[in-house]
Amino acid sequence: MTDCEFESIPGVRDDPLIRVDNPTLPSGPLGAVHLERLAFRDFARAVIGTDQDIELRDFTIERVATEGGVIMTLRDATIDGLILRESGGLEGDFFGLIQASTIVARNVVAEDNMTEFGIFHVLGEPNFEVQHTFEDCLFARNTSKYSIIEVHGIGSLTRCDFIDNRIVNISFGGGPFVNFGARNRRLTGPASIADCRFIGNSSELGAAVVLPNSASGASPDNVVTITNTEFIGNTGASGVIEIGDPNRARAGFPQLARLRQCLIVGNTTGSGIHIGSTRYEQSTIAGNFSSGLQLGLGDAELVNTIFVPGDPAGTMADVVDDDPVTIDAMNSIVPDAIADLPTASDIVRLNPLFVRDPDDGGDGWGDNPDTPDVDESANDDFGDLRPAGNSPAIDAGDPTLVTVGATDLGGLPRIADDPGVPGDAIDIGAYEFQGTSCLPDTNQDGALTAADFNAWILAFNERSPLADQNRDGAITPADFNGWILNFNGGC
Ligand SMILES: [Ca+2]
Ligand SMILES: [Ca+2]
Ligand SMILES: [Ca+2]
Ligand SMILES: [Ca+2]
Repeated sequence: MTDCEFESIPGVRDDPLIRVDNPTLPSGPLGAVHLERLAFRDFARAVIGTDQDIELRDFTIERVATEGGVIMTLRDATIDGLILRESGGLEGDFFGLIQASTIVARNVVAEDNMTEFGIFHVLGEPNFEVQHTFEDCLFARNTSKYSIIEVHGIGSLTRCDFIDNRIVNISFGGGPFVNFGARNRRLTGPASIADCRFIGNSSELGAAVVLPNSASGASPDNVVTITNTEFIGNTGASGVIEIGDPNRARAGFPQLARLRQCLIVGNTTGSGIHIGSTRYEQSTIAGNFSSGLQLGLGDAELVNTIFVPGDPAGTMADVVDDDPVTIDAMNSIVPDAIADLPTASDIVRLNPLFVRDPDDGGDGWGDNPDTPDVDESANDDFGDLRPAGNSPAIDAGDPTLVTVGATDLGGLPRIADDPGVPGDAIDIGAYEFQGTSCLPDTNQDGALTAADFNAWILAFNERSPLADQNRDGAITPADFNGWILNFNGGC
C-alpha cells in the first residue's frame, strides 16, 4: 500500500486501522507487509497490527490517541522514515508505541508522545543472536513510564539524539533512554552507542542510558562501547549512565564499558557515572553534580581524559566505590587532589583551562520541581569545554590512542600540532586545540610585555596552569627560568 492519507475525528475502536493476519501461523510461510508514504492523523486506535514482518517507509503518525501500541507486529519491523508525534497514552498495558520482535529503524522523529513502554519496545525473551539497529533518530519531549527504547538483544544506536524526554517510572528497573536488556532478568547484551546526544532528559533511574545485567546473566563479550557521544544536563536518581553491577565487574569481567571521546557535563544524579568497570579514553567529564560516586562502581581507567570532579566537592563521597577498586590514569588531567586517585606522575593536577567553564549559576543544574516559581535552569551554562590556548591539555595526550585522520568530538582534526608548545601529540580530552599557544603571554592579552612578568608571578601564586612554562605538568620554581626562556624566544 502506498501514497495514502487517513484522517478522522477521534473515535474508539479496538481493531487497528490496518490489520494483516496470516491464518497459517505459526507454520505457514510469511510475507512482509510493505507500506510506503502513508499518513495517519487523529485516530483513537492502533494504526497497524499484524503477525507478519512489516516494512514501513516514509510514515507519518500524528495525534493517534491509543493507549496501546500504534504499530504492532509479532515479527520483524524495518522502518525507514517515520514521523511520530503527539500520540499514545500513559495507561497502556505493557505496550510500547512500536512493538516488534526485531527492530531496524532509520530516520525516525518521535516528539511529544506519551507511552507506557517507550517508543520502541522489543517483544519476547532476550535473544543475543539478534541485532536491533537505530540510526539517525530524534526523540524529543516524550514521556514514558519506561525506556524510550527497550531491546532484548544486541543493540546499536548511531547518530540518535534524546532531548528533554521524561521517564516517570519509579517502581523497578526499567531504564530511561536505552535499555538493552531484559528488564525482569536484568540481563544485557553487547551494545554500541556512537555519535549520539543525551541532553536534558530526566528519569528516576539512569538519566541517559541503562544497561542492566547480573552475575548469572551476561557473557564477557557484552562490553558496551560509547563513542563520540554527549551527555549534557540530564537528571536521574541513580547514574547518568548505568551499566552492569560491581560484583560482576570484580569477578573477572574487567571492563564493562569503554567510553571514547565522550563529553559528560552538567548532569545531576545520585551516583554519577554508575558503571561496573570502565575505561575512559579521550573524554571530558566536568561540572556534574553527584551526591554519591562520580566515576563508577568498579575499576576506572582514565586515558587522555580530563576529569574535573563536580559539586558538591566538599561532600562528595567518592570518585569510585570501595576497595578493591582502583583507578589508573595515564596522560590525564584531574585538577583536584582526590583520595581515590594514585599520585602517578602522568596525572596533571592543574586546571585544564577550558574556553569557558561550566557554571550552574549557584542554584544547581535544571529546574527544581520543588520550586515552581523559580526556573533554576535559566542561568545554567554548560560551558565550552574545548581547551583554551596554553591549556595543559594541548599536545599532552598519548598519541597511540588515535589514528591519523580521526576527528575530535567537534568534527575538527584530531591530529593538530600546536607549534607554541613542546611536542606534537594529540590533546587530552574530547576536543583538539586548533590554534597556536603563546606560553609567555601569561596575561593572555596577545602581546609580550613586561606586564607578563607580574602575571607569571600571580599565576605561580594561584597555581594557575599558565605558570607551567616548562610544560612538565607541575608548577615549580623551575618555571621561572622557563618563562624567561619562552619570553626571550618570543611568539
Ligand atoms: Ca542553575
Ligand atoms: Ca594537539
Ligand atoms: Ca601579554
Ligand atoms: Ca612546570
